[in-house]
Amino acid sequence: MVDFCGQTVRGDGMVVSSHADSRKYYFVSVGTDCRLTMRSATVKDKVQFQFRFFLVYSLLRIPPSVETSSPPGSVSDPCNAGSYVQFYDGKDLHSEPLGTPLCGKTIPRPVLSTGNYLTLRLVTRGQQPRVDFVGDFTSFRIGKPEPYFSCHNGKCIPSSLVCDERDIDNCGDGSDQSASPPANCQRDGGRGKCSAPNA
Ligand SMILES: [Ca+2]
Repeated sequence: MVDFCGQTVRGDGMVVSSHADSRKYYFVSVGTDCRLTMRSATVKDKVQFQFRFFLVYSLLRIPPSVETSSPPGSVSDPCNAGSYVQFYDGKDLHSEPLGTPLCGKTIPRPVLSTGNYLTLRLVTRGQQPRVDFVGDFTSFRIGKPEPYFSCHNGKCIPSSLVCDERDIDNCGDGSDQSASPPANCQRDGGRGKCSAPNA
C-alpha cells in the first residue's frame, strides 16, 4: 500500500498489503499518511474490505497529556496517539469516515462502502510505529445479476473471484471457495476450476 499512496485501484478484487515486506518486517516509517482508494468493478457494485492479518500500533506513543491543546471534537482517541488506519466511504479523505480509527492487534470487522469507492488511510504517529497488515477488497452487489456468482449470504461477486488460487473468502461466508455447489471448487491438481451453477 505504501508504494501506491494516493492512487486509486479498480477491479473485481485485490489483495492489499501494508508494504512490500509484509509478514517479514514491520513497516516502521514515522510520519506516514498514505491513502489508497479502491473502486468497484462497475458502477453497480460496492466495495468490501476484509483484513486477514492486522498489526497497527506504536511502541512509543506521545502521551495525550503532553499535547498543549486538543483539537475540538477529538474527545476520545481510540488509538491513543498511536498509529491507525481509517476507512472513508468515498473516493478521498474528504468523504465520510467509515467507523472509528482502527489499531491494535485484533482483526477488524469487514468494512462495506455505500457507493463505488472505499478509501483506506494509514497514518503512523508517535515513535517506533509497528504496522503490518494484509487484507483484500471485493467488488460486490446485492441481488443476482447474471454473470455474477451468488454467495450463500446474498452477496454477489464477480465470477473471477470464485475458486481463486489464493483461497480468498470474498463472499465472507466461504461459499465462493467451497468444494460444494454452486462453487464446486476443485482443489486437486493445478488451478481451481469452477463449474457453472446448476440451472
Ligand atoms: Ca474467492
